[in-house]
Amino acid sequence: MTHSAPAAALRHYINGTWEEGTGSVLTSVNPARPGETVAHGPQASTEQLDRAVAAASAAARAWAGTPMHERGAILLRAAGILERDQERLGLELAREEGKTRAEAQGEVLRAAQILRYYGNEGDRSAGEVFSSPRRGERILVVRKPLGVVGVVTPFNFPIAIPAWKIAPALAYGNTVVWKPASTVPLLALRLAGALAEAGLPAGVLNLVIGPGSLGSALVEHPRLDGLTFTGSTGIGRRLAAAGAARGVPVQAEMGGKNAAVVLRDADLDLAAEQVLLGAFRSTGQKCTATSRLIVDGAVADYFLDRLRARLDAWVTGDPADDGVHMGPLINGAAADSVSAGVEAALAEGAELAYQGKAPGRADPDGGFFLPPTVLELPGDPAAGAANTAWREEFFGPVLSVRRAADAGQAFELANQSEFGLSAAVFTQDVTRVLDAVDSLDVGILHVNSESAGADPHVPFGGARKSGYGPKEQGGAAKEFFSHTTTVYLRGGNPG
Ligand code: UN1
Repeated sequence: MTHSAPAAALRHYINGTWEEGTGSVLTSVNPARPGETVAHGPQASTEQLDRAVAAASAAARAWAGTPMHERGAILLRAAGILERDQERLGLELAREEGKTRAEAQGEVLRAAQILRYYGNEGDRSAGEVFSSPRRGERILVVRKPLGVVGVVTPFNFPIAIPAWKIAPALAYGNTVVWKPASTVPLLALRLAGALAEAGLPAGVLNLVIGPGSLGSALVEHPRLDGLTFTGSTGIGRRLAAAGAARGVPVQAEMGGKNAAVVLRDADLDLAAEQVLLGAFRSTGQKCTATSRLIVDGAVADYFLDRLRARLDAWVTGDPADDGVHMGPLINGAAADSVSAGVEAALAEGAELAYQGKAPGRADPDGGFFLPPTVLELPGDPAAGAANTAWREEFFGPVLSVRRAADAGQAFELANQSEFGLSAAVFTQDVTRVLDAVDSLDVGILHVNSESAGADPHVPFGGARKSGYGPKEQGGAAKEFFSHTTTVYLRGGNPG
């Protein structure tokens, strides 16, 4: 079954106008059928980037002075547009990014939900009021926008991650210059298009599509007042350093090596289902995906059998087709890098505990598919901890398993990582749950559910190497997208 559609023309949104690029040509393809072009056209040049930043800068004062309710009304209208177009956008997202249609449409609705959450921000508290030690005085802590915010987003959630950065940036009165991953330009056009259709004034949101060098030019731009990024730890740290060198606040959400811990008293069927979804949905291309599994040795054989049985029914194929559970990786380089990681892990002593089926890559037009893979790492504690598959984020459909003697050791193994984004623990014993809350060094903990997933009204972000700067979403976003002015307020006539 094919779902081909004509290729979209690449455009850039600068100062309220859709422009053609003046840089080199970009072609984005369907990763399930790389012969099929999804979007095509010239990328933005640095001259266009400069104009985008200038437009954002020129629009900043008027936007900051627009009542929060008016700013919010535009976000609410954009949410309605995404909901109206959810089916078409879901199909386009599946075609461009490679996640299944159900997940893709779910992501579009999630973006709408995020726009709604921040669209209602005007109804919430905009600061704090303190009493003063001096008579006749109150102290107000007032929230103000940063100014012009640079937004750099990854491929794996082409509409939800941009929404959860752009919506709070705009709600708190900032203007934005956005550079999305160049593998997913179509969904960027769609989100910017929805906000434009919703009535965003010229210059408030600017979209420039281009290569990594355009992203570097954006993050080093002297007129930025803030920078928010999601992507790899290496790039995130470089951005943080670039921001620090110029005194610009940076919010960076980076990698994960998230563990699921299955204890002996857990509901093992529920745990097997959730571990499957956490590890293999979106082809493991989520920073919150489960990539490590620690299972109590007493139940490990039974648990792994349950997991294998589910994997036998897990279908890898074109994500636009019905009945498919897992699509391709985003591109050939990503698939090669995951395969190389698996090879390295095996050479270092891992055993192949399961390998599923996937369409071949041999055909020149073959998609960037890999089979779901489970590795069992050596029982020896030092060798297990040292294995590449335990330490490095593969960002693909690979789950690495180790067995633990008891809950205490399981939590120790889970903490054996430089990352600390999310974790999942499976148990029915509340004492163990409380142990997990206290001992796992993560920003997000799921109890009896998979390690991925995020609601827009609560903080999202990780510990250790996984995050830098204030967290995202919910009230946490306010910490990054606004700063405070402390106002010592007295009447003009002290009498
Ligand atoms: C989710 O778990 O649903 O890049 C969201 C990522 C994260 C978002 C995860 N920033 O995968």
